[in-house]
Amino acid sequence: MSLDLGHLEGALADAAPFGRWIYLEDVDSTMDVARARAEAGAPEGTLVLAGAQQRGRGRRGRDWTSPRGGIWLSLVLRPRIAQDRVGCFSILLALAIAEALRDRYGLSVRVKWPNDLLIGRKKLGGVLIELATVSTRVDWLIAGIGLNVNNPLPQDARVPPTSLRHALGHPVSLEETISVIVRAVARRYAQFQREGFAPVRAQWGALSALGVGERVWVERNGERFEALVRGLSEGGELLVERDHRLEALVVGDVTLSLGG
Ligand code: BT5
Repeated sequence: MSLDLGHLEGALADAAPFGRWIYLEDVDSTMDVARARAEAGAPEGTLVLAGAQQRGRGRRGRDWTSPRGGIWLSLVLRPRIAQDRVGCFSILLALAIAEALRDRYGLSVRVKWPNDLLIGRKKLGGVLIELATVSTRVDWLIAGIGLNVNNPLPQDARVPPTSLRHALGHPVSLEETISVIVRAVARRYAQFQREGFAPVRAQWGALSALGVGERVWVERNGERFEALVRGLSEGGELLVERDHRLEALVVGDVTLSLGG
């Protein structure tokens, strides 16, 4: 089940800035390939796509299982933003992908702060952000996207996994799915550059798997506590209430499980 590269070429032709792409049958991680390109000066919009990854990674040193049949890709971006705005990006990406999959396949895909894509309580995919800074500004940012499509699912995942094939009951075109999610990310990214995070923040509530008032378990620096979701800050932090006090959870510091 290899990608039809000709089909992909056509599908991405007008997905600016993601017109430049590299496809590799097998890699350790697309994050490493994209990082090497970014360090060598690759322009914004470079897209690295793999058929399979041997050492795919998630957040905080976790593994990401990436057999053939899924979408495993990394995008090189060079947003002109301060480092402390980066939290917005996981949410922007997850939201853009959820919207695209809802529009294209009519599936009820939701986003779980900061980086999960869920159908019901099952994990369809996730987003990973890595970056380099020059003083306090972002030099390059790599946005990794992992999406279960037609691939077999991992047996040992923390959260039960699902795929587009499972959710729809039939296999779907990888090329078309790549094209719809990459275009959706391109649109939301262009909007971010024009208008900042506000439009994503305004839409977040409608697609969030965590409703206001929802009980969640937070793991941070070896500590685990229960809290109530109160909303999303202007910088992409999750606002939670813990012992009657409001706290802002920062992307990158935290692992969150649904309560109840
Ligand atoms: C994520 O991490 O959800 C981010 C995943 C990003 C993967 C992409 S693929 C392209 C690019 N190249 C890479 O090397 N990575 C990016 P996190 O929230 O930390 O979730 C990781 C956890 O999800 C693991 O500990 C497993 O329990 C579970 N898991 C692993 N593989 C999975 C899969 N294919 N589907 C669902 N869950 C999975």
